[in-house]
Amino acid sequence: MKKVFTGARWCAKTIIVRNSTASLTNTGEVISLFEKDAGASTVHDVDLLLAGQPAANNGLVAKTGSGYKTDAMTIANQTSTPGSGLSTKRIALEAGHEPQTGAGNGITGDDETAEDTSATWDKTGFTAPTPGVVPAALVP
Ligand SMILES: [Ca+2]
Ligand SMILES: [Ca+2]
Repeated sequence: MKKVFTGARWCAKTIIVRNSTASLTNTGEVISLFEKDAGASTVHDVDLLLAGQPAANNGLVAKTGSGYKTDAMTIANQTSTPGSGLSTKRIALEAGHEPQTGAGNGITGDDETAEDTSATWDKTGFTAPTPGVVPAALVP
């Protein structure tokens, strides 16, 4: 477990693996950023993306059990997959493209499973990763 600074506080970071082996497929994967407070029985989504075109067994899994709200689960795969050495990037903020009514499992009640990522993430013209660079369109 590592400690990471989120900008607001230090948090523990734990790598969680589904199906016993950590790996990425060439066609796509679900990417889930979430938080869980120590002692809490539920997690809260920070953001989700179905990057590329993951097969169903690499897709989003609904949260079930006590304490979870019912998410819409309508987030779609991207229409294409970045090639080797390229990355997908957010191009617009979520406001207006995701339910933000307090009825979801997001940290502020957003339904992260219902973002229209066709409007908020690039879908063609993928470029090399630009770690640490925030596009001007994403600066509030
Ligand atoms: Ca989102
Ligand atoms: Ca959100």
